[in-house]
Amino acid sequence: MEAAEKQEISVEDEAVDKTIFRDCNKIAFYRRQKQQLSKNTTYQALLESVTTGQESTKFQIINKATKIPLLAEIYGIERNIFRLKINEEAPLKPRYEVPDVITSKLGAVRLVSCSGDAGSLILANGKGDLKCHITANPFKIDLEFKKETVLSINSLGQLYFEHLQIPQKQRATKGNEESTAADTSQENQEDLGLWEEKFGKFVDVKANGPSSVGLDFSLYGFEHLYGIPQHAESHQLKNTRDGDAYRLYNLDVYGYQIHDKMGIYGSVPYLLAHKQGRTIGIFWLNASETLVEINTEPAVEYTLTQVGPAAAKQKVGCRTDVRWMSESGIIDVFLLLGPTPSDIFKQYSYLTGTQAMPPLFSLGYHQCRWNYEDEQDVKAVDAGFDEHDIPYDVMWLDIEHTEGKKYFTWDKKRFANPKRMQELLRSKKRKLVVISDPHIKVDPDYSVYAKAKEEGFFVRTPQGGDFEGVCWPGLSSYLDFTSPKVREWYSSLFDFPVYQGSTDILFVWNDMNEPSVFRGPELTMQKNAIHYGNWEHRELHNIYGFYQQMATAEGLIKRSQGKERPFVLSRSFFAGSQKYGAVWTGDNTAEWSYLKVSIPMLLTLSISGISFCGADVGGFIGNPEPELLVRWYQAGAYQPFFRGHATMNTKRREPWLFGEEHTRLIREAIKERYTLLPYLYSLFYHAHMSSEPVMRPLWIEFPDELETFGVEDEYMLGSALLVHPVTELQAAMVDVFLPGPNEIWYDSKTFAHWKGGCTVKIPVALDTIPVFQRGGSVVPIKTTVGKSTGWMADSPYGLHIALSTKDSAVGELYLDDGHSFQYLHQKQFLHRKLSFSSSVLINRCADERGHYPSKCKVEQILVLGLQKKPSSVTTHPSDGKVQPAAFTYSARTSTLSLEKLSLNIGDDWEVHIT
Ligand code: NBV
Repeated sequence: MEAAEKQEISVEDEAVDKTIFRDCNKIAFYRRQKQQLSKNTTYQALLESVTTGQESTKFQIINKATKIPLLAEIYGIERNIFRLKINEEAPLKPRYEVPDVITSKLGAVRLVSCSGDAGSLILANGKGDLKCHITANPFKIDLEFKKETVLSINSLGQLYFEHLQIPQKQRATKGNEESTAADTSQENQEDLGLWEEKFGKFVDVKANGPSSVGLDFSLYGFEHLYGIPQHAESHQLKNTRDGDAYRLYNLDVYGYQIHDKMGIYGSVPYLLAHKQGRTIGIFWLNASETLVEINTEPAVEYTLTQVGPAAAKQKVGCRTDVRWMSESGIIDVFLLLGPTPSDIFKQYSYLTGTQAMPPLFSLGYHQCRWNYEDEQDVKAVDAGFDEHDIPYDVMWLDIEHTEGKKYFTWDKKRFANPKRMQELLRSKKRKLVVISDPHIKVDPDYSVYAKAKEEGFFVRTPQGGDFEGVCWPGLSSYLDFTSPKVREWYSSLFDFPVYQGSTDILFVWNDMNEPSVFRGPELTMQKNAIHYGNWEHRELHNIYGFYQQMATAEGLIKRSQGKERPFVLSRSFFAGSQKYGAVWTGDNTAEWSYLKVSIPMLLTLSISGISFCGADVGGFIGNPEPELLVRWYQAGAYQPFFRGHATMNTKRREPWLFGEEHTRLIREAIKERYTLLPYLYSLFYHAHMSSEPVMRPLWIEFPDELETFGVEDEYMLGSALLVHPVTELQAAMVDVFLPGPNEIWYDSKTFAHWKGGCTVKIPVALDTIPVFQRGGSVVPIKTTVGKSTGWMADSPYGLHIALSTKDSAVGELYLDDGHSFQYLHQKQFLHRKLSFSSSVLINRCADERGHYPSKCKVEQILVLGLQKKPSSVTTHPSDGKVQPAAFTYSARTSTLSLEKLSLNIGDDWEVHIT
């Protein structure tokens, strides 16, 4: 790296310099909302203005003091979703409404006005189980589901809406003396940041003046809240009463501090609340800077004043108030009423889409470093994996692979023949991922720059020129991915003839797409930069990275004529990014606390729709001690996206550099990952088809068990495996909470078992990864591990059957070609259901639409929890040729093991145990 670059971001400092970033009190719209600037905050709904259309019910709300009308629209949407939109009735100019996130035309549920007196209106769905009570004065909405008031909107009167105004200067010339909240003294105006806001040496000039919006929600009986990634924080959201609000503002925060509510790389403005019997969601569709405050009022007991039998003490449930504040845009909020966690996932994915089905290779292990120096280095590292018998699927190249940080080019000295390098990887059935950032070097001789400049594809300054900021290449302009035309063009850059040196094993990594702008305010783009449609950057900051990943994914699909699934990793993201690939948690540090926090961070992403997520294994910054590295590999092996990565200036850390013993431990962890791929791939299919997160907090699987609501040092992978990664130095023991009083849990290595509903002390050695299989589940695995997923396509399967208290178990296996869209278009897949009951294991088709000619056999079956040694085991294929099967039984561990079977995975068959 050149010296000039080093000045911009110090890659050696481990602690983040927080003075670069604003805390809440430095954010003007926050101060204004907190002060309720105009003090005219009471709103009244004008119910005489109600009109009911096919899709929505509209009515006016007025600010009682200013009399300026807002227009509210309430939509009923199928699957128990309400949408509330509030905008100015007659704004001076249109306000930004986030496009491209809501997946399809939403099915409307007609709401009928069923009763209500003069001061209120009740809207209900046809069945009458969903009701929306609108109180006129002061304006408030209560949502009722099956006679339970689930939440209220604006019950604290925090509806806040700054109307677009004519700039003061123009007003003066027009002789308009109208007095509004904005007409305050110069000094006060500065403090309120209405038309101008200062932060250090930066001045944000606001052409449209103040335009912030806000609203409060009271959630009844809820005290467990989750979601609104990304923060390096606990899974369960904390009260913000005594500190900063959660900030949603995509920022490049190198070595971010943990247990902090500041915004980092991505934002999903979606919050879930859970209590026994109900899960709900609030999706605040706004892409401008957003702050969320959370305040839980604990349950109180009070005595009723009246006398009589009912006058005893009454308990009022707790209530949590959530206040959303955004710098700009409109209020557009979706209320997801559950009631179950699985309903919530379906509702949210109905709005924003499901996880893209990843190509199988991307679930393997990825080896990254800033930077693998040259082709020789790549070759040596690649060979190192084979020499040390460690599987891996993907080699990664960081920014130094390019010529002067010009993406889509190769540094000719280091990578003289990129195709040759890719052919080597291809011969090992491996892939390459290269980085492609959104900043484009200002260089008229760089074809990407020249074309984008000519076509006007860059983000612009308020004065109309191309925005220029400093990033890795030096002076750079930033592609305006919010424009469909720019995205289409960018996508075409991945065409094989255009992207010289690329082949179909090359996939892409989008970094720095918050966007990161060195020397910019908070290291990002100034808010008054101008995008497609003349929108200011402030309106859409949080969705910029989403659009780059979208364009990249589309490019990879297009280069294959629509045939192949893309793989794109993005650092920045927004609601719906799951449709385009994977995300990771950015520049973490090689410390135990960062390994620990990766679990809640990934859980939060997972329940917010983004199943394909991971944290840099080993920690990006600093040098992990070998024990930490081993523990990180063990944790990563059981997390959705599994990549080792390290920043420049760190010591090399390929898995074999820490001595024989540590190499063995890392090898074992990675091999466990590869063994588990059939299960993991099946979970991704479910995430893709039915929105179930791959990595799940315990409360999702045990929604009525209070004890699970705050657990974040362990999690479920699907519904069958509970994982409790070791995250402490020199741990000899971990306390594992095994939920569910009616469950049995089996240690996946020792096969010891426990009844659920207790915490057990599990002794751990350095090779222990505490993983427990839930009784009642069948986990499909691969019995042999190859050099990469490609080597394992035809390798045999094994089934791990863990019996429930009723001696039964069910599971599934999904498989397809692992890379194309044939599963979708030609239904080329196999989806099998594996069920065990009354001592018979049955393999049946789970989806008759699917066909795939797999040669794979099931060769091994392990039954955990079988109480009695069988006298015989027979296999019953569909051709009727019953055969005895050799088996071993261990009375000590109550396990039955069948080896050397040869049962076609795609055929119907049974195994009888007698
Ligand atoms: O491209 C270099 C790095 C990358 O390795 C890392 O994963 C990203 O999060 N990138 C950030 C930019 C440099 C950070 C100092």
